[in-house]
Amino acid sequence: MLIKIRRGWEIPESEATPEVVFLNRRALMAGGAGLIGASLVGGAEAASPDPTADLYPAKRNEAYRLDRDITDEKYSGDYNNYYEFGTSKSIAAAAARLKTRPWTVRIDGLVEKPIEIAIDDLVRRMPLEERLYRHRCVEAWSMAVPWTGFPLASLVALANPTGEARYMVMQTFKDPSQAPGQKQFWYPWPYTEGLTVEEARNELAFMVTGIYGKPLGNQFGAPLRLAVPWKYGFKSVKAIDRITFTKERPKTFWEALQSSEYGFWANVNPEVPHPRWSQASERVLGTGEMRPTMIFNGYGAYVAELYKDLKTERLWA
Ligand SMILES: Nc1nc2c(c(=O)[nH]1)N[C@H]1C(S)=C(S)[C@@H](COP(=O)(O)O)O[C@H]1N2
Ligand SMILES: [Mo]
Repeated sequence: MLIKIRRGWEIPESEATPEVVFLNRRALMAGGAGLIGASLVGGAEAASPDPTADLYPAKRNEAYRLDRDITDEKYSGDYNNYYEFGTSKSIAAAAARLKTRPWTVRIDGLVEKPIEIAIDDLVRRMPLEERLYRHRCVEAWSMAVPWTGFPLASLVALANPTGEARYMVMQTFKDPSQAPGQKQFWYPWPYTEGLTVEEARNELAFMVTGIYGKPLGNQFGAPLRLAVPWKYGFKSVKAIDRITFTKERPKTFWEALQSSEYGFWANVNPEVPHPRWSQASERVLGTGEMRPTMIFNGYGAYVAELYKDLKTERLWA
């Protein structure tokens, strides 16, 4: 028997506005057509010309400083978690085959007006900047990279959620014909993550479109991925094609798979071990140096305030 399981955050049809506004549809079609030829010949290195390439490098926002060197691209770009393409860390070549144009992002749920926007139109409407951020995976490795992107708050403003919206749910594309990992039916595809709307409006929450002064490579989650550096890396969802505002807390990918080990909040805390390993220190990609892990991954000044009234929540994993 087939059963349709409604994911927790999916709102009943009756609550959703059926109208979908297509912003700049012509621009999307033009951008898409221009890329088809290129993507046929494009392997990992023969990168197709990204229609937004002229926007890079973006000006660095000097407010975000590092306490360590930037991780060399040859390490960060060849040690990735991207389960859609398999469980190996060397998935760059496999991920390179994902078609990232045309690509649209649907924004729906508790918003004034649902929209569907072509990625290139979205990127051109947003204020791009570069930020140096640390990234701490729950597996106890870390890196420090120059992301290019825009404040998630700008996207929240564009989406215009209603007063009822409490959560911002972000989903990865689902296409098993392109992503072999998605044929593994025991995973709860599509990869789903979420933040409270308040977290999404925090200045540190960043929507990423590029890295190392260039458009994002596929292995990093092109064309659109999240960076929430005070949380474990699995919160930073890749290849987003849908954003839904909800009243209910979403069931996230890793939580659905193993809620005893991975929860919704997942804030970095060296004093709260994972059930199977310590989180006290981290191995830095490239150098292999071991460093002590910091609470909120060192970003407490920006975000600790968000959690002061949530004492009963499992905030740390
Ligand atoms: N869609 C999707 N997003 C994802 C993942 C994934 O497997 N699929 N892995 C997460 C994990 S566990 C980490 S640590 C980061 C890794 O990002 P990086 O490959 O850019 O270092 O992506 C996160 N986002
Ligand atoms: Mo991770």
